[in-house]
Amino acid sequence: MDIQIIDIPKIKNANGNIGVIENDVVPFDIKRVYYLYDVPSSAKRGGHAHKKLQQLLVALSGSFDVVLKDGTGKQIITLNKPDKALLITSNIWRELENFSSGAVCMVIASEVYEEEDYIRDYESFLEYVKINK
Ligand code: T46
Repeated sequence: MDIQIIDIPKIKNANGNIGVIENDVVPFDIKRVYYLYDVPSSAKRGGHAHKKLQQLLVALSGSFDVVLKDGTGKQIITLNKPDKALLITSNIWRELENFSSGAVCMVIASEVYEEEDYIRDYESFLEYVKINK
């Protein structure tokens, strides 16, 4: 599956850490940054794929699970460290769940928001990946 964990460079001293994300860390040009917060522990986010958009997900605080499907396989990645980013390329179904209290999920995206880029129906996603292999 076309996912990857990327290390976010850290500047560390006795007063704490700084995580720095510059263009060389991200394998695409950054067009948008957004974040999910105040997510109830019972909530599921995502439940869609993107045709073009790629993104990095970072647990800035707390933890959550990312369930990934590419039409043939499934993987579950727990994000719980602010110096680790999950790269999700296009055509991968994602669901986010098991948010801890205070979890913040930052997303760095390759595209601006465009509803036409979403596939929100799982059967349509399976058809789409079959055709676009
Ligand atoms: C992903 C997960 C981690 C906008 O108007 N602009 C935006 O930039 C975004 C992200 C959303 N919206 C609107 C579209 C929907 O009416 O906000 C509503 C909820 O958005 P969505 O269903 O995309 O939310 P999530 O949290 O399920 O998914 C988002 C990203 O879309 C998605 O790429 O991987 O966060």
